[in-house]
Amino acid sequence: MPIHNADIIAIFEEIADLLEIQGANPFRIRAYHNAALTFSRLSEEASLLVKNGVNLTKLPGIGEDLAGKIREIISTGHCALLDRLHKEVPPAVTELLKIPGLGPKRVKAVYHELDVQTVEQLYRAARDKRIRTLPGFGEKMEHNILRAIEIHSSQTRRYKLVMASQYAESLQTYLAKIPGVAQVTVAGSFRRMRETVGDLDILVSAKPKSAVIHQFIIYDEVNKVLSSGPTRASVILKCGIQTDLRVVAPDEYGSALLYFTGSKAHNIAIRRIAQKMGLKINEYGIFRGKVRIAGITEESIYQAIGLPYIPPELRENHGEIEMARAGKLPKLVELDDLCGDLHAHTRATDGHNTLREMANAAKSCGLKYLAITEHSKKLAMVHGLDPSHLLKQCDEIDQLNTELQGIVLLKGIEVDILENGDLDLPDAVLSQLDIVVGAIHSKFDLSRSKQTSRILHAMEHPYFTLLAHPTGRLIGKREPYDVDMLRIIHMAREYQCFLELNAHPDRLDLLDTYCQMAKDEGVLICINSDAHSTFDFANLRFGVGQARRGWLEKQNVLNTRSLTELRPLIQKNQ
Ligand code: DGT
Ligand code: CA
Ligand code: CA
Repeated sequence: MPIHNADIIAIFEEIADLLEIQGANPFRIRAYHNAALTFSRLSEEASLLVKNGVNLTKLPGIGEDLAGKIREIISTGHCALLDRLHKEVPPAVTELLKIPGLGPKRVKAVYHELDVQTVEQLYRAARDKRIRTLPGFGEKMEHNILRAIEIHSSQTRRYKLVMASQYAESLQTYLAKIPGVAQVTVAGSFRRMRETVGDLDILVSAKPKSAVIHQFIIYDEVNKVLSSGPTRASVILKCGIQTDLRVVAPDEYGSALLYFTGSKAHNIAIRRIAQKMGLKINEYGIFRGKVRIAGITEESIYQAIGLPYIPPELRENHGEIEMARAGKLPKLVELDDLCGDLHAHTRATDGHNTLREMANAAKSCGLKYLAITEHSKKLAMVHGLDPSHLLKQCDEIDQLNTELQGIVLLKGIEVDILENGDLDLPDAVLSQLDIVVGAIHSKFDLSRSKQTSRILHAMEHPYFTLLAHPTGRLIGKREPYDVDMLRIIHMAREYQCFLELNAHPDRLDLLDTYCQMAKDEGVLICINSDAHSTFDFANLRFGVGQARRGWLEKQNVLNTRSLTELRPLIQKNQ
């Protein structure tokens, strides 16, 4: 596909916006704006100029560097700089640009001054009257932002993955039973395991004239039918979530699945590759001219464009295509790789089950070890344990371990990290445990430097092993607290500590980008259920989904280790 000037303009404007958000040199930002302006005035296509051998540096505002980028865009459809910026600036920040009235300058101000990274955080900052304090904003601007977000978010309500899975999976089961239906997959962001999904996209392959569309729109849970035709229908379920159904013939399944799984950015990128090879990819297959060369499976399409299969969780156009081409895709961690869980509660504090019940439930999920990590005394509201109660539980665990078969309980604690970074229990007690998990449960609003020092100080502690839910965020409810995660990760490496990826559906904390950061820095992540009941081990799959979105492999995950391998890693009491 030929690259048009409009494509180059769009890329340069986005680069300028992202650089501005990053606080880059104003001259550099201006250069991209000017270049975009040049092309918006140019009557000839840049691609033709290049083809005709015209030196692009002859154009106003285009130096050697920009000329190189233009040639790169024309030949690859991509700009490596933009790809890099997409990785550096938290992806949600660019979403802030979509709020009317919020240009890059203002986005930069809220991002840097208030650490606002998401629309939700922006809303809270405005509501809490923090926006007006920024230079150049004021009360009126704050009011306008609130209004704009209200309008924006009424259009984009999102559902937590675990919620969506409840509706999606029962609908999937229902559809799979309809005569003539061969395959049913919940595609879209759900299949990519995004932490929230906007709507459900369900793909079905069925024999011609099956009753699947009819059965879909009369499904019990359907509240409203938005549209319905021979191969597609859209409904709103009673829970409010929109669900789009698409029915295709079995031999189109792979191409349709690839298309509806997305992400859109990934789809566009692979279509570009196909175009460069003289091929065309769409929902129906991959074609050379009129000849269909593949499409029954997703693998067949990737193969036709010279790529290995890319797992859905990676399909965000965040570098997976380049890695696939280089044969360097990660072999992502799987649920079955988990050997244990290092964070769980019992009735002794705010859990619902006994030690024995928790042990048996973990075992029936295929786990070989489970650390019991109650809250410590500071959390009086949930009956956090004092030293004597903790030591009593240790005795119970020792006793129970002599009876249990096929699973071992580890003695642990989820010790509270106090405001000054001290731990809530004395060394003499912590030293008797198999594992010390530390977590923040108060003072979420400390400044970035104070919050970071608080955690770093806790990690220096001789018995500290694992930082639980490292950012404290609750999806849709509480923002991550403000910390310098890279410093925490470096500290973890230095002090042989680990970071938790908490699989609780409200948390999914660590965020995927931080998982990737920890992996790059060589720090292991522990995927824990934070179970408060025997049912909660089922949430581990969402933790694994998040880990996969964070590019983690089996060896990057602490609790894929056998108990024998694990012990020396978590053993701190020398
Ligand atoms: P969501 O629903 O906001 O959580 O995110 P998705 O990724 O499920 O997005 P959705 O439901 O709008 O579309 C489902 C998939 O369909 C998407 O991941 C890729 C594909 N798709 C939708 N619109 C386009 C498009 O304009 N171009 C391309 N290439 N693919 C699209
Ligand atoms: Ca969707
Ligand atoms: Ca959709």
